[in-house]
Amino acid sequence: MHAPARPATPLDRAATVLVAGSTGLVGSAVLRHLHARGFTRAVGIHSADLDLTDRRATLDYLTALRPAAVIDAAARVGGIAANDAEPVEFLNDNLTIQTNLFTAAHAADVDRLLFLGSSCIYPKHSPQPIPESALLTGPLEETNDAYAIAKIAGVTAVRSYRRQYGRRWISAMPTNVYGPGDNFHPTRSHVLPALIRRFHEAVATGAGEVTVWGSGTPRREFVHVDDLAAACLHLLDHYDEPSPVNIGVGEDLTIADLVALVARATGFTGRITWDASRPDGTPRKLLDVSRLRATGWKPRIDLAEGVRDTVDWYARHRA
Ligand code: GFB
Repeated sequence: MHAPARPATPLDRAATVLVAGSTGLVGSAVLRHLHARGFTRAVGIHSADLDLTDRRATLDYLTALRPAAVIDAAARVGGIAANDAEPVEFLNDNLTIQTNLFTAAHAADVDRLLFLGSSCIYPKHSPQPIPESALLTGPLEETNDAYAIAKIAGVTAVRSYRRQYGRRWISAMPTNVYGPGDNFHPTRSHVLPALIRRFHEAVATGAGEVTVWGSGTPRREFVHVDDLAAACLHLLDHYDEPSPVNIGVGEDLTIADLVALVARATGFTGRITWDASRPDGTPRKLLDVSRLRATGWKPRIDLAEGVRDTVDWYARHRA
């Protein structure tokens, strides 16, 4: 069991809070939650307004805005195939974005910052559930090692700003995220949006067969984006430690069970085939969420309900 984490000072509702990556799945949910909680000066960055890979522009933007807090949900993200195919972009873009943002936030004297990483920072064969202490104890999963290394650099940067400059910056490591507003690209996306799209299209076109990737045996844990956004705001108010904190729901399922869940939610009754030429990735990455639970937070949205909600959203928005 973890000792209760050192509490942070709750964020002032009148403070300027900047959400980097606010057009993405996670950033847009965080911004929505901030507005719903009365943060009248919460602002997002649209990539059309500010290119976070541009060091000078990022510095100018942050030093002009001078936010009290920054939530960093800006990243190049993608599913297993995108990570595997473009390790150079996943490494370089993520390192550049986070370095520019951290440098600018420090120059703008931003005292509170939450950096969002990913559960793929942990070794491929970690103890299950994976405690935060597993970081850097073994080799990474090969399909996403470039992305993972960039995120590990982010965690190290946050710790370093704390140690060297006394900044109250923290890191959170969410498990696989899903929900309304996700990227439903057929090949670049994560498993849940990819399945929702494929099964939905099969039902719409009357196709009798759907092909899914890998063996179906890997296990994954999924957190709904509204739960993740709520957890991020909870951590900003209640957590102030150098160690990253895992964000998950505490249970996982096999990809085969997930496929069955999506088939049910979309009304697909045809045949399912498995494409074994596609990689499985990490066999399992269930997060140990006892540190998060010790801060007094737990998720609300169960997977079946969240999948139904996301299927409905997709059906309404797919055009
Ligand atoms: O969600 P996913 O792409 O990411 O894949 P990871 C999870 C599992 O679902 C893998 C299987 O075992 C896939 O082979 N899968 C089955 C599918 N059908 C599909 C499909 O149509 N599309 C996709 N995408 N997968 C990513 C990392 O790993 O997770 C990132 O590459 C990041 O770095 C992210 O950490 C959260 O969980 O394997």
